[in-house]
Amino acid sequence: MDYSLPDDSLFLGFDCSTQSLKATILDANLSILASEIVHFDSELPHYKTKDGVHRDPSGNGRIVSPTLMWVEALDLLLEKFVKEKLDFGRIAAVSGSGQQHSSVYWKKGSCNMLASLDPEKHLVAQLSDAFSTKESPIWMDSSTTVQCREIERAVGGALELSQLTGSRAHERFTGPQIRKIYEMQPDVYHDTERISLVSSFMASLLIGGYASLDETDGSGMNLMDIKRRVWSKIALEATAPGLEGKLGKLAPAHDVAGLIAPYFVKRFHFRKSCLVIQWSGDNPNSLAGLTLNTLGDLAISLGTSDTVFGVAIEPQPSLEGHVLPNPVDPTCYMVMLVYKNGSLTREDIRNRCAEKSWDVFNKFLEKTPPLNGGKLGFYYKENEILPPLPIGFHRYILDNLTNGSLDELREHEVEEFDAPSEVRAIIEGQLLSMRAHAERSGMPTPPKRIIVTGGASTNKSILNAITSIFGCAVYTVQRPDSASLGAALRAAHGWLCNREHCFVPISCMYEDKIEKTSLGCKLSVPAGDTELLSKYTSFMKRRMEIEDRLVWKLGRR
Ligand code: XUL
Repeated sequence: MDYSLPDDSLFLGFDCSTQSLKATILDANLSILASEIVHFDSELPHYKTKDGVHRDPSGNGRIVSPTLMWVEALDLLLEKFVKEKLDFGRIAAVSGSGQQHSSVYWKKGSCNMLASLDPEKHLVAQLSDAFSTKESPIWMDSSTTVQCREIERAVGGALELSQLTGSRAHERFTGPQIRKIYEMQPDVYHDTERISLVSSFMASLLIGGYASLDETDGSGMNLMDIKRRVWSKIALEATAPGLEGKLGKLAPAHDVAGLIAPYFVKRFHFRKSCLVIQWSGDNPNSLAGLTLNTLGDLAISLGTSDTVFGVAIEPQPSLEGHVLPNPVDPTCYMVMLVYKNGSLTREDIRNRCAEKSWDVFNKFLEKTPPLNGGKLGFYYKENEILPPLPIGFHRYILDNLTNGSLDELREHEVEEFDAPSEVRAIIEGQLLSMRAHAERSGMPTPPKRIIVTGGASTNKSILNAITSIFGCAVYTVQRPDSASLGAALRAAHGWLCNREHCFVPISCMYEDKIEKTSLGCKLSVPAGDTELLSKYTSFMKRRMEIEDRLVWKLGRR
């Protein structure tokens, strides 16, 4: 079979993330032709966001982003490509990636606004009255603990909900967020005709009508039956009345959402036949962008949130981690862990302890010994998801590290570490937690290999630490922004499935190209030393004992 793409065609992938809107364009050989970015804080300063979000100053865990900021960013990004003289007419298909869980509330009557966008005016000017609330609750929000417990109770418990939907109730998941709006802002709920995720919201702008929710991103809502890939009646009823009608249909990630709207054809000269393929969540798109399809491979994405994910055939949803349909292979799943304290927390330690410089941070990491002289740190600048702990820093030292066996040493709590140890403690702490929770949630251990992506994947000192702690070879990709790359790749995949009138495995598209294009992995660090690995295993167990105690004492469950 010939699965090649037409020679002159281009494929556009967006990533609407917490802090920016990015885009990557691939040519027919799947090589990157162009990329662009709009930073929300600096390029759209009138929304007054910090890191792309508004944090409620009362400390109640409420975190939102202005919906219109994403609308305005879309025009701005496309205008950047106009300045680069991109030939929009060559784009055969568009897809995208959105921060997961975050929701948008379309006001009654907005469908008509979407269907009649005037190409002479900016989107933001036409959609300023399209939303029943202008604030989108986002994945960083932790204000819905009450609603999580209510939903879990109504479906028979946390484990039951997890087995049904792929995850227990989590504060950031869309179901609990919708329930909170229904309870606290009933007018907003009743005034809403459609609820979108960021992914289906951006796809809706592009097709000029409401796009379906993609099944993969839909599993981040605590509302979808993960095995049957349909809305679960019992979860819907536990969340809010009349919800199914506001959610619309579910569709697989490789489906066509629609043709690009006339607004984009007239304003930017897209071709009329340009397909918009269903958008999906950022982690699922990264899975596609990393071409992760081998059991035993693990991906670590080091971004605003840190995530760990892999492919699974028959996962068993539990109280930890999440199970999602695989966005590029309807026969299997992806499993995932998510941390809220990722790059912003590493940056905070860099600013306070390493003269605001990654060079100094890396020097500190390299000059301190593995196991950090028995120092263990827990750094939560934001309310953490995994484990569910509130904002706070906790530091411990295992006594007499050089003499005793790690399993028996006592620990004592301290107020602070010296600056170099603080740097090692945050990196070792984050990685030990990832390894421990990956093992607990049934991910392969040790992994066959780890592929690292996200901003911090270019940091060699961090990659060395990953190799020592996980005990396997670590690879990186040539482009750290795997989500928009994955979206562009999915745009091509969706286009191909549409041409063939059936599902085509995504690997058919890149089999012979992978090493020549931006999709290839490069080995960064070979597997580490086995004696050190076994010490890290004991160190990890001690860390988990302390973590379990912290959760018992301070946890939000
Ligand atoms: C995934 C999650 C985060 C966001 C970040 O469950 O909450 O990784 O997707 O954009």
